[in-house]
Amino acid sequence: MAKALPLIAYSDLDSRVNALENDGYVYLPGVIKSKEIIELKAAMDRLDRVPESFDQHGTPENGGFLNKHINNAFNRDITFLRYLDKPEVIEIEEAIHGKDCHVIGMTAWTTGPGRPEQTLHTDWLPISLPEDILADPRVKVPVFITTCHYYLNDIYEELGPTNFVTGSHNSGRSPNGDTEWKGGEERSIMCNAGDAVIFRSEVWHRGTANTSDENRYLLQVHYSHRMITQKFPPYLNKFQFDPAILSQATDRQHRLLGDHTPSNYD
Ligand SMILES: O=C(O)CCC(=O)C(=O)O
Ligand SMILES: [Fe+2]
Repeated sequence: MAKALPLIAYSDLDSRVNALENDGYVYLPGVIKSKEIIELKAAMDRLDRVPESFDQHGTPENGGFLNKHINNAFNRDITFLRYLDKPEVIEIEEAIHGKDCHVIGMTAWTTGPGRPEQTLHTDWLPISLPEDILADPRVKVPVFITTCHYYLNDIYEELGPTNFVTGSHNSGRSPNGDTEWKGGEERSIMCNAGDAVIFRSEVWHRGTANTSDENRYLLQVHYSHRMITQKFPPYLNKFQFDPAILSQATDRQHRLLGDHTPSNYD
């Protein structure tokens, strides 16, 4: 059993941005209130798989365990819209990726008892570098993609916390089977329902096994630099914004979804 990841609740934006850049992650306690947690879980329960959107819905009868993974959640139910730019999170994302940043995906993910552990991975390694080059203080790799995990359960070992290998975003590579880097080991995110953790895509991490008798509810929002575009399947003209939801989106939400000021390549 991995030890708990240090979760430090920095109160000012500079410290939060600094933590995300340098520690690879930042912890935000209690960004979702109890009423919203109930609404979100109910909305997640209501969602059905849209196969063309690459959604998955494994069940105990079909696949051995509940694995409901729904893409484009913001487009499926109005409940999710406000999680494009949740206060506290959006300020960090705009500071990290720029005021013109994008949301490139939002996934509502329910994992039930029997969910196996994942292997350690990076979500994306934008630049692979020798570790001594990365350790040179003159080298600063921009944070190209981050993911905000909103945990909607109180997390305990059996429910399957997300594990991070501390410091691994400085390795310049993906784990390729390694489970520690420079003394940094796997640490479990043992947080409470309503807490959020934002992490760089280079952090070595994995979801762990659900050996409990409860479902784990996770909302993931992926952010990027403006130059990195949205991943809203299905592709080639088939993804359609829901007009009723889009009509309720703010200017900032429209911009996050891709309606940015024209520039190079547009
Ligand atoms: O389930 C989790 O806690 C992490 C999921 C994850 O890292 C992934 O699927 O890329
Ligand atoms: Fe991942």
